[in-house]
Amino acid sequence: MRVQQTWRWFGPKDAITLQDVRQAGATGIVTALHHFPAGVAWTPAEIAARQEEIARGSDGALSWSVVESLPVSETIKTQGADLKAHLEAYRTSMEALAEAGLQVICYNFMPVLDWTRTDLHAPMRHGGTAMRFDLVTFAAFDMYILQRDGARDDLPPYVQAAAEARFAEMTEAEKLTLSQTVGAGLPGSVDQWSLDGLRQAIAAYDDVDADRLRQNHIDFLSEIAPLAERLGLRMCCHPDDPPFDLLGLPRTMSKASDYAAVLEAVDSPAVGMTLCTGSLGARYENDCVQIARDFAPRIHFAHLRNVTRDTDTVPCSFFEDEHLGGQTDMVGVVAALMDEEARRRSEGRSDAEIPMRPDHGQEILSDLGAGMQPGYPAIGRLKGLAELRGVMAGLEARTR
Ligand SMILES: [Mn+2]
Repeated sequence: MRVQQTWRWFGPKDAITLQDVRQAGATGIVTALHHFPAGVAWTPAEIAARQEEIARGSDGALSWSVVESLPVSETIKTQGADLKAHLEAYRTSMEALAEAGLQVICYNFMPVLDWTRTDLHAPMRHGGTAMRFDLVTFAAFDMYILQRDGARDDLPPYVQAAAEARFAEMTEAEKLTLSQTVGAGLPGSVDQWSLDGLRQAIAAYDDVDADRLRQNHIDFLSEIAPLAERLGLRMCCHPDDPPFDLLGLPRTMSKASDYAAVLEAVDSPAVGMTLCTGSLGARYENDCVQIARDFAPRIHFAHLRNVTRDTDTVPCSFFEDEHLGGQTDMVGVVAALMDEEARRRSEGRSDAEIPMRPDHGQEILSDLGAGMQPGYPAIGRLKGLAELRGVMAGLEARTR
């Protein structure tokens, strides 16, 4: 099998062991030093410690193949005070990672939240659960729990009315769960958060509109691209999740034209895309097969996941479907990635192998009630990876 099959592991605190990962059939680990706050440089000692943990825990079978994420601080995204120090810390981390042999670094450029859902365990017809984003429920949070100024103006009228009715029906326990669910999408290093803290984080973007955020992203990449090239690193930006504006904050990595703008502005082989079909797929006009083909030479990492949207609108509600079950043509995406690998190999490129991982999984069988990281159960991901491996084997057999 060609495409490198990887698995996200959250470090020693992860309930899923490295031996479990071996049994799932992955050969590479995707992880990060989640205990470092954004803006603080990662140290060689801590990077080496994580590499040793992975080697020891897997009897040498697994190694750290992709960094996800090296977080970009809010200071860098808004170009706030201390920008220079934060850029310097980022470059220091890049140098330490390259020194340790790591080459692929995933990041995102979303304001405030890393990802957003309204239900971490929505029941599926088969008895398992999946993560879901419901536009009306999220609007109820925005308008009535967060009570954000201007929330109403950012929402279509039919969503406002439905959100009012939804909120009126919610119990106090449901309101608390909803707040915690939204809070789960804050970056990993944020243990404690509050509605006031969220309001403050949003206020930092008062003067940052979409054009400004896009320019700040280009500025950031311009600052780090020369170093990434020199170190042989491949930086890859994960798309916005979901790929539309939330909480009145701009999002500028939601569709193909967004990637085109940034990747053309910083035209370096060291700067590219994390193809996340689950994130991009929540926007109906994103054709993930076409995106995979159009951006193929700059795809450095792939997250394979599928969604089913309630409506073909932007924004929309959606849930995380089975890997081969949603609205994205997953076989077409995998075929595009395998074609790109063959093309790179024919050019003799050292980065011919594109690491991929099953991005999220539904909770099934013993996952149910096991309390694992939202979206990252053992069995659901094992099933997703096995299905994707089957797709790869089938495609490979057809070309023989
Ligand atoms: Mn993803």
